[in-house]
Amino acid sequence: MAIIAHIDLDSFFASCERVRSPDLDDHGIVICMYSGRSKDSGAVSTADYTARDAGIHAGMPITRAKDLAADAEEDIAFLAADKEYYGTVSERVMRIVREHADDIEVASIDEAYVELSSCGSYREAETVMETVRQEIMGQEQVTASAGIGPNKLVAKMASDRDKPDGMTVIRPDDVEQFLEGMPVSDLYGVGPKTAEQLHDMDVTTVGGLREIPVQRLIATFGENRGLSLHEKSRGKGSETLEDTEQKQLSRIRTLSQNTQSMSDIRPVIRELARDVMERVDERGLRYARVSAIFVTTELDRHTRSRTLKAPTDAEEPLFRAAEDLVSDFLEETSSDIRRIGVRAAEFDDTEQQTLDGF
Ligand code: DCP
Ligand code: CA
Repeated sequence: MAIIAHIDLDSFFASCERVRSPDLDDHGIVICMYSGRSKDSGAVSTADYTARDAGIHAGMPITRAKDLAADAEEDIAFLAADKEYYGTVSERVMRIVREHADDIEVASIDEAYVELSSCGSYREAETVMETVRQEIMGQEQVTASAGIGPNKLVAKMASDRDKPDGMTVIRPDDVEQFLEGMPVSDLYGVGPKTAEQLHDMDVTTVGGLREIPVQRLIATFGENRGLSLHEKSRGKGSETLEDTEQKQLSRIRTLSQNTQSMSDIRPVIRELARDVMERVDERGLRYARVSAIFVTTELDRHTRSRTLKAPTDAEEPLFRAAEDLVSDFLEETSSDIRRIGVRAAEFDDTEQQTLDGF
């Protein structure tokens, strides 16, 4: 059973600016992409939720946004976008998310899909994502909304449900009801043109779309889009994360019970090391650094790492190093372990190595 989360930072560029400008505490914030043609030419990149209440939104001309701001109750500040800065915040946030998951797919500067199938239950996945959101808040002072579901489509739409700073969990049995009354235009991937064509067919909700025979959808939209609409209306979507550039490979798993005992943990480390090595192998990599990741009963997360003398493509050094790191950690903590992870990093490419050798 796949469990996938989607995390999406709230009014991201505006939130980043708020962090470094305490003097804007009682202001709304609008981020602008100035075209440079004349003083206020350009478009709004994003608006925080206060500025949204005044009717300002992404894509709007800056001049129009300023008119709306002039009529608003709150003071609203207009700032030029600083993408380089937002990029550095984004990288740090993605690092936090990656620490908690087997795999992530960074989908844009402020959103990622998170592989949580190894959690084994929606309740556990929810705990993990709650921790992720808290850590992002603690370390970067920005809020994130999250959605959890059986595939990327449902997770993505769930993260939109309770924004800002909310989380929505849609279990497989709840998918149909979650989608039923939703406007078709809210179905991820349905643009204004498709929505209009559907309206012409008297389809306004996802529930309505589900009633349309697939043959009719194919006749209207063509094979690919027709089938895709049919599947989406049923909440079916991909369970596979795309491989975004991999600097490390890890597997993390919730133990069947919280424990302090090495003999409980050792077989899990063995399996995790095997899973990680499978992925290292697939990519033809060698690793030089091993980490063990621990989440305690109190949900504190710790990482312990060790660099090997030389890069290797063998499984045993990964298992041995992880085992040592775990036993060292158990020595120093009095907490029980709830989740355990194994990570390989500092890759070099064996094929590249061989070519260089010639
Ligand atoms: N962005 C942009 N122009 C757009 C849409 C977005 O420059 N038309 C930028 C600014 C956003 C960031 O991308 O902060 C992320 O886009 P989102 O669509 O996720 O929007 P926000 O994060 O701003 O808001 P939300 O809280 O709705 O996620
Ligand atoms: Ca966002």
